[in-house]
Amino acid sequence: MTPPVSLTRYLIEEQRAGRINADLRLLIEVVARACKSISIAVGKGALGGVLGDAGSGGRASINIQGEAQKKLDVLSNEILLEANAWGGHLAALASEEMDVSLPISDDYPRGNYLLLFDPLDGSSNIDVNVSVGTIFSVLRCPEGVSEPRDEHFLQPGTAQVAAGYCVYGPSTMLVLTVGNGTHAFTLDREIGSFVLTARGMRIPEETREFAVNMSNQRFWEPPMQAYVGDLLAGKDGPRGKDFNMRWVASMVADVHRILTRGGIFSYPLDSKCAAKGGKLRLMYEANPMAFLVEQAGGAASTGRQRMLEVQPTGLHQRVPVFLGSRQEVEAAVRYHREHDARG
Ligand code: P6P
Repeated sequence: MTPPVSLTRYLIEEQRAGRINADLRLLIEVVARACKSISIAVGKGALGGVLGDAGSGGRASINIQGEAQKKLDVLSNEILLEANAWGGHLAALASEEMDVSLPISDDYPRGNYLLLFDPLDGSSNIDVNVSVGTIFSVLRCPEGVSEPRDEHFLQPGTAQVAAGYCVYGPSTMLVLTVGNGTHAFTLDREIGSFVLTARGMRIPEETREFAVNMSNQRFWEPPMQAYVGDLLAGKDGPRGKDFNMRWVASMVADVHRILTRGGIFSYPLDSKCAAKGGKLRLMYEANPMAFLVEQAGGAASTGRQRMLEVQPTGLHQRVPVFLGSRQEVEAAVRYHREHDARG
């Protein structure tokens, strides 16, 4: 029986093939190691004393997003900051949980990469024991920048050199792309290593499954109302087939299902979040997920533009998101384009 391929061996093979360098390999290994620590903390649940909201004296701690931070949000962020502080592979990092980006301290050498992450996405699900995850994205630090700032992170998703997530579910899985396909690694807790369990994930072109928060239906734009209305009409409607719906309300869990068996995930504009540009964040949620999905043969769009081509204007910028099975994303985009063309 051929020995299992560890994450380390996979990354060394990618380096040997010239697709990544030693610094990027080290960076990914460091992030994966931090995810193992987060997995342990999440897995303790109530026994770890880290459930519930962060903050003290009865006052919740509120992050830049205006969301109440969970204790595990803060802990996960700290784990990632500490793991990446001293390795010499990063120039700076940015987090959903931090107002501004953070250059690597002068106490350590700086590398050529920028790391962005949502340390614990879906954390509102933690207290009800539903899967959550860490999402990360890697960019190059622009040439000649010695003091990286927020503006240096504002690169389109096509500039990503690596992206991935770690889903803390019944098993802990790291799903990763370095631009050569999307691959899944399962944490073998007995040896403490991520082991390759799905090389070359492929999203089916077609699907009968959609993921959206239906409670927002009355707030959606007309093309989204029309698109979902036709999904719900099933085989008697214009789509000519019945659809099923899933909504975990944890992006990592929903996207992992779609990478595994297909589907379309959508968090569209609605009148509640339109002023902010959407609900989900471009730089450390939509872009890394779009990179993973495209590398698995799927598509990712704002409904009006390929996600990876959006030119960012802010570190915590929000966007509408449609991603998953290519033909279904194209159908959703068609509804938006036809609506816009009617003016
Ligand atoms: P809603 C979690 O808070 C998150 O950012 C994503 O993980 C998830 O897809 C979405 O928001 C859920 O939003 O409005 O359904 O709670």
